[in-house]
Amino acid sequence: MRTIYSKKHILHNSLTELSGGKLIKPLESPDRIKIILKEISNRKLGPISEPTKQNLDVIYKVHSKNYVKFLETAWHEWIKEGFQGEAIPTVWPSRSMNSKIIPVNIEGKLGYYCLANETSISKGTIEGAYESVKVVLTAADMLHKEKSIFALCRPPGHHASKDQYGGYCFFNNIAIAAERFIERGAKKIFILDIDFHHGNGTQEIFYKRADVFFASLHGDPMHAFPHFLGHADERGAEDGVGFNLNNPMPSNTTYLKWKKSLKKVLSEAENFKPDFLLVSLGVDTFENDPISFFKLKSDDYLDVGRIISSLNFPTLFVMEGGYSMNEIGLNTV
Ligand code: SP5
Ligand code: ZN
Repeated sequence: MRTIYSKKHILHNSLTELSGGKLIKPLESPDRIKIILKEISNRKLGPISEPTKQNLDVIYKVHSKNYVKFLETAWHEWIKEGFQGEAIPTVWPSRSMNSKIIPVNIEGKLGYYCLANETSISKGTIEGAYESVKVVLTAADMLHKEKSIFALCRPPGHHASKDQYGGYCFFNNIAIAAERFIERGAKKIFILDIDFHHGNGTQEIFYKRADVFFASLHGDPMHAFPHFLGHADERGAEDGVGFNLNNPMPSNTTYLKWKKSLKKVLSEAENFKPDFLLVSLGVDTFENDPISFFKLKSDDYLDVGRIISSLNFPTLFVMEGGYSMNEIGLNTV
């Protein structure tokens, strides 16, 4: 399997993550990708290539103009205010306030466009985020030549909604790839999200649509990030009713149970008959992941790969989360 990778992911290299009331070194680090890449080449998984030149206008099929503009200017505006640390919001348009009016001031704008403030914005964040989009678009464009392809994206994307960042995500890479396939004539896309966390951004983006099916296996949001989306009764709206499927699962879920959910979801995919299968691949379902509570083991990922491959859909794998540095390479490959 071919891998698309850009060394420029490193341009996004924040020093801080707000975690447990402390500023720690971000779990979503450049080292993650370094380790995965090394494992890919050691195991001779296939060729590794750089992204090609891409028309990025397709981003606007997913994200709003004002959101993209915000991402492009946030760091500069933050610095202009004289702040010393990385950009982290402290105030939100909460239920008790007016959430429709976008403030002019950068502290207000950060709150408006942020859904989770563990994710700091720093110098180069936007450039790194664009690079991740280039990786996924290049992979999408090359898929017609191969049965499956791996977009080694960083930063990840599935938490980013139409106009909010957070959960380490800025642009929703997989949603942008789905729109690229549709631009090129695809009629039906099935997105399978197997990251431990619910892909709230991807769900929101396609919630009212019947042409992009979103299905997710994840930690129950009553107990796990992103907490405010991902319940089983979210089945889509308007044209999209029946094209959103959530499988929240409890703490300590083992592969045996997880696999049952996977099979259920994949039978939906077979009924849907998509032109392309897109997989949000997080390996934070791993038993030793530092922020998650499922119990998958390294060998289980081989079985997951076998099951997905047996469906025989042209498949684009898109890297999302996974934070256990010792096994992230092995589990991903
Ligand atoms: C792409 C992706 O996997 N994003 C995940 C972002 C999660 N960020 C907040 C996690 C907070 C977890 N708290 C867990 C405490 C465990 N003791
Ligand atoms: Zn995750």
